[in-house]
Formats: sequence, structure tokens, C-alpha cells
Amino acid sequence: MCCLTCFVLTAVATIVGVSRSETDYTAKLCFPKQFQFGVATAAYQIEGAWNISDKGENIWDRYTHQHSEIIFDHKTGDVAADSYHLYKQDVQLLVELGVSFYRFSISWSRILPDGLSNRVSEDGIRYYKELIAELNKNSIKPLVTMYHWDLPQSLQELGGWTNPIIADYFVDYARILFEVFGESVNVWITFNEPLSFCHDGYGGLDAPGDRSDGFEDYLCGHNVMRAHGKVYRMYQEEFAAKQKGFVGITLDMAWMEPASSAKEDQTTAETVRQFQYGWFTHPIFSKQGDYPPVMRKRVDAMSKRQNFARSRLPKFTAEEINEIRGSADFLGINHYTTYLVKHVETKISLKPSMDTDMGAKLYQDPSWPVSNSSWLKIVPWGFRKILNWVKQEYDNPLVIITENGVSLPPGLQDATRVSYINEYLRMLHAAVVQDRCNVIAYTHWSLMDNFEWTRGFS
Ligand SMILES: *[C@@H]1O[C@H](CO)[C@@H](O)[C@H](O)[C@H]1NC(C)=O
Ligand SMILES: CC(=O)N[C@H]1CO[C@H](CO)[C@@H](O)[C@@H]1O
Repeated sequence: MCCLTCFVLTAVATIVGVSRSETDYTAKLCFPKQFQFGVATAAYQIEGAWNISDKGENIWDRYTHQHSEIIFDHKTGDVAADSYHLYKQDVQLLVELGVSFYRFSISWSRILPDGLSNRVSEDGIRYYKELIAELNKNSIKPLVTMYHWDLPQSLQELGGWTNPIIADYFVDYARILFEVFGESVNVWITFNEPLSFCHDGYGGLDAPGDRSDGFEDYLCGHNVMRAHGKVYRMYQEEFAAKQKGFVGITLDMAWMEPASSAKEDQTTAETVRQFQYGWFTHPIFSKQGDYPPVMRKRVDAMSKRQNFARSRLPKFTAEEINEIRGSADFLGINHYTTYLVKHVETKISLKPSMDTDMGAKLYQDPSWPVSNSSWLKIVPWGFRKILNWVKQEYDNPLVIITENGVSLPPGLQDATRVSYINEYLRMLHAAVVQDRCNVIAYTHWSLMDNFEWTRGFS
């Protein structure tokens, strides 16, 4: 056992000028020796260079250019942190931080300008090869996300994630990544946060902004799962023996706490967990595979009451269930906050929505400490609960915390950030050391200020 984290927290406190006595740094935390720390970013949020060389347009390029009214400060990711040009400096920041790995994402349309594998961008390949080489030179392991929300616009024209054919195109893209970068990348994440990019992208205000809640978001999730399963099997068949890498998926998992001890709030909180995490974890990590039974049952029943001829939640074939079941070497968890869940009697509305399908109201306790994001209340104990839920539900799978952090106004007077990191790491420590949750690494979001989607640079 070593005391890496005691060291990390002291270093953070020193940097921002917070003395140890101002915050509660009483006990020393000792994470297991093998436990690793890193930081994360995503291509659209930091790279800039949106139209350089032959890079293709992606849905966030299109969306920020055409719908600046939806972006908080009306900005775009055209330049962002300019990591496309400044990546060597960014790697030096990683060296200064002393992290052992860096999680970043590859921009699909920088590699394949049209989204399809017939035309590969030399410049795109060169950029990521140089970035990875720079990381390896500095002994920082790359942890690569293949899809962090920036779908090539040309594929969106075909319906994006709602068109089943996209699973095959994603496999073609993934194969190129394994072929070109697989010798120097050991850990792959197929998707980042399908709950967000499906529900908020196809059912809400994120790109592409289709706003078809309770319908297109389910189609998106379905094809994401199919694509994930196919890529995992393809890696096993064509690359695993030689490259010996690990392939997983990253999900956004806010903890869902029952609003009261009433039986119906308890049951509803579990239903919401099954809709929000089980939607993706059940097909992969459960013994049975397929969607969570409660999700299947509720969406089928609600669709019927709404006079749909078939369920709004698509069905996997038996072959797909087998392909997806067990298709991850680890589960990536992005965790930031907690919600309270209250049972509500389902009203029949002809307009579908995931909320009516769940029969729940989600809210947050007004007494919880706030951040600069309306949704990100500071609730450290939820971190320990979500990790224990995963352990119980899926027989303690291998977990990497792929994101955790807090948004605050600009400036270095960020004692709140220090205490957020301190308190969340203490909960993580309890989950790992006391509860024996199988978590092997922690990734902080993010390495640097970035374009935060519809929140712009705020
Ligand atoms: C790239 O986009 C910028 C705006 O971000 C624009 O000024 C520039 O002309 C564009 N370059 C090309 C080659 O289209
Ligand atoms: C919810 C919240 O606190 N939002 C604030 C985040 O920071 C920006 C700019 O610093 C403010 O304008 C928001 O009101």
C-alpha cells in the first residue's frame, strides 16, 4: 500500500493556497498500490481545428454553427483549447500533474471525413499518431474513447444513431482505429455516455437536437448497443491475440436515491436505475443479457396504451443478445451527482417520453451544495452508493472511473473544487478499500477548461 492520494490532496491544497486547517484533511488515504490516477478530455471539447486539412464536419460543428441560440454563451468548439496545435504543451501539463494515464477521444470525422472507411484522412491519422507517441515518450498511457458525441454530419443525414446501418459503419471506423493505433493503445472505450447523447441528443437539446423523447432515444440506444457488441467481438476475433488490449464502455451514472422510505419511492428509484444505467449495463453485464425486464415491461405496456402498433423500445435478436452479453472487459463510470426519485402515478399522455415510461419525478435537495452547473449538486455519498450498486447488481465487475469533477466559475479561488475532490475521493476510497468494489483507476474531468457543449465556455 502507498499513500499516493495523501500526496495528491496535499499538492492540490498547496497549489490553490488552501491551508490544511481550512478543510478536513484529517485521515490519510491509502489507495491500493496498483490504483491509478488520470485526467480526461474529449475531441470536440478541446481540439479546435474544426475545418483543418480534410477533416469532415460533425454534428457539433453543424449544431453550434446553426443553433448558437441554444449555446449558453453562443460560442463554438471551432478553436476550443486548440489542442490540435498545442498537444505537446498539453502533454507537458499531464507530466506536471504526474498522472499515469490520459483519457482522450478520437474525432471520427477527423479520421474519416465522410464517416465511411473508403476515404481516410492522412492528417487525422498523423495527428493522433503524434499525440500517442508524445504520451508514450512521457510514459503516460493513452486511454482512448472512440466516440465522444461528434458524429460525422454525413452519417447524421442518414438518421445518425437511429439508423441500424450505423452499427456496421462504426465497426468499419473501429477497425481502422485498431489497425492504425492498436499497437500503442491498450485501453479502448467504445462509447462515452450513451444515456446523454441518445436521450439529450435525440430527445433533448444536445446535437443533433431531434427532440423525440421516448422514441428516437430508444432507437439510438439500441444501435449503440449493437455497435458496441459488434466492435467488441471484432476486436476479439481480429486483434486481441496480438494487441492484448481491453475494450469497455463508459456510462454516465448519477446516483438515484429514493425520495422517502415509502415502498413505492424505493421501487421507483430502482426502476429509474434500470432505465438510466440498466438500459446499457443489463445487456452487457447481466447473466441474462437483453434490456432490463422492468424497462421492457413498462415501455411495452405504455406503448400499447398509447395505441402504438409496436413497442417504442426495439427488440434485440437472439444473436444480438449473445453478441452483446459479456462484451466488455471493464465498465467505465462517469459520476458527478445524485438525484432524488419520487414515484408518480403514470398519466396517459399520447406524447411519449422516457419520464412517463419511468413513472418518476427526479429532483435534487435544495440544501445540497451547488456548483456552477444547475444539475451538479455536490453529494459525495452518492459516489459510494453507485459503486456498491454496480458491485451488487453485476457480481463486482472491473470498473474504471472515467470521469468525476465539478464545474465552478473561472479563477483559481476554487476551494470548493478542493473540497469536492477531497470528499469524492474519500468516498471512492471507502468503496475500494472497505466495500471491496473492483475499481482500478480514477479519472478527473478534465485536464483543462473546455467547450462544455450547450454550456459553452461558462
Ligand atoms: C475555417 O473556419 C474558420 C472559422 O472558424 C474560418 O474563418 C476559415 O475561413 C475556415 N477555413 C476554411 C479553409 O474553410
Ligand atoms: C448555475 C450557475 O451558477 N451558473 C453560472 C455559471 O457561471 C456563469 C459565468 O461565470 C454564470 O453566468 C452562470 O449564472
